[in-house]
Amino acid sequence: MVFQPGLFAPEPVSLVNDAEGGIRYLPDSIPAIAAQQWFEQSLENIGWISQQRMMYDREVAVPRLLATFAREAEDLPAPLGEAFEAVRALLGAPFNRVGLNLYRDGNDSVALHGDKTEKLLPGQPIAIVSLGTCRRMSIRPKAGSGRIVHVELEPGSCIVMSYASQFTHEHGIPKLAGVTEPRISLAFRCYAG
Ligand SMILES: O=C(O)CCC(=O)C(=O)O
Repeated sequence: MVFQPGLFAPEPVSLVNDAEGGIRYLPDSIPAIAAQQWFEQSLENIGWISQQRMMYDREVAVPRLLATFAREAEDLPAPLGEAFEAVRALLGAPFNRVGLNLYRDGNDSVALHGDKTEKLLPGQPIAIVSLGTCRRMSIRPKAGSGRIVHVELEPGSCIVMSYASQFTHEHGIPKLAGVTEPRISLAFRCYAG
């Protein structure tokens, strides 16, 4: 599948404002046929990992499956080569890492958090492409009384978050009763060095 940037003209929805573009939702960033193909290829080709983490004094499973790849990796599994090029072209940013999340059903989630910024290139965005079933993202200011925003992440959409917004806002995917189908997110980042 060849992605042709410019074929679709998504209308961005601004969710948070800041000097670096804030947090924006871009529906239909990836054509529907490509988004479906990327979803199927990701399910099949990615070596999904179940991680454990310490919670208080015991080990618990992270409630989703994970994977990470560098753009320069040899034998980058499909669809990641195509996805890197598409998202770099879409946003004009030098994305060189992708973190993948597989939410198997509505019991899988990620808690509200800001991304770790130590290894990221300051000023460059983070782009999260959604594939598969629709899930809701919550975005909450870290301090103050600003409003919480919820956005339904449709397949083929992209959330673009500024580097600056990681210091001011948290984002997460809450559990959602009744969801039986999987969702995959591809979180593209610009690592320094
Ligand atoms: O799956 C998502 O849309 C969010 C992923 C996320 O927050 C992360 O990878 O840090």
